[in-house]
Amino acid sequence: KFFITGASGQIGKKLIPYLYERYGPNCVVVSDVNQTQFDVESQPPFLPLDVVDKEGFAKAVEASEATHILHLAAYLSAKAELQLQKSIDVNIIGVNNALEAARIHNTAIYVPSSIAVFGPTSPRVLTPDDCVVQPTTAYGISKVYMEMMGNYYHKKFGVNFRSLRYPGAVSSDPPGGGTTDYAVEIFFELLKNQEYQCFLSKGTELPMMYIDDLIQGTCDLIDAPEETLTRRVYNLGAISFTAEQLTSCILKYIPGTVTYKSDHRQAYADSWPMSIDDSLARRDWNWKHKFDIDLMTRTMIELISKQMHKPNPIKV
Ligand code: VAH
Repeated sequence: KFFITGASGQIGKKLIPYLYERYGPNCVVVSDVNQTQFDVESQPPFLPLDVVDKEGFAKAVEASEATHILHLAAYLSAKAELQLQKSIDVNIIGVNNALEAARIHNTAIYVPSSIAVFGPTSPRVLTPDDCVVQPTTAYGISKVYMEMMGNYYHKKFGVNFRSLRYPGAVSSDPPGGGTTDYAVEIFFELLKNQEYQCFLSKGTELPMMYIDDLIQGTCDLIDAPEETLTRRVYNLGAISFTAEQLTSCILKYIPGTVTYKSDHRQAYADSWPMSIDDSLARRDWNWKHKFDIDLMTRTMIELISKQMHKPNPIKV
């Protein structure tokens, strides 16, 4: 049974329905500061929780009778820069509370990490699992802290801690304050107004992944037999593309114009890898992605059109 924090966010919206499919309808208890509806038959039990509340966190894990904590609550890159102290509370204190809850209640714990742990001094092409990690965003710094403390709790207390460094997540749910979320906004804006001003330059190349691949990879790692793992934290990669490459793929299917005007988020994107080496995940627990940029684009257009109660504009 999974106890999920930050369940109302971008990953949770797709993860919960997938968990129902994979493990059955009574497999989750969800928590967040705000409740949300999930795309499932019967809504999961909801426990209101601010992850900064240590007592509340431990009580909720106990009440949930969970065997696994999926700690999704976090302030992403752009939002963390705008609300630094709040992001430190949630991304650092929240993670401490999650690790302590896992230790005390003897549960496994999964916490997403991010390619944001890498910085300008990391190799930027086919970035390996092990290399210099000197992130320049508060979010990236908090994820390095999380990885180090997760490894520490595993080594010192035997906590079954696992984590994946996600690339930019592309999904048809509203974006949550990330820098890679240009790749989500562009679909919504082009389908609504046939125009989009991208806040990154057209040549900005970033590692990306369609949400279904991200969710499946997460559950595959959670389920991987302990003896197949050679590390607690793995890079997870799928595709890489520039803003311009995404634009031209979308405009094959729908009309519109895209302009590019870098803002403060350009510096975050420029500090991150352009592509990721995830060969260890592929070797140890058979990770493989399914969505290339074209399938991702067609799927996003179909899902967002449906959400807007419009016919799918793609002529099959
Ligand atoms: C963000 N989507 O943009 C997140 C991600 C690599 C970036 O962690 O902040």
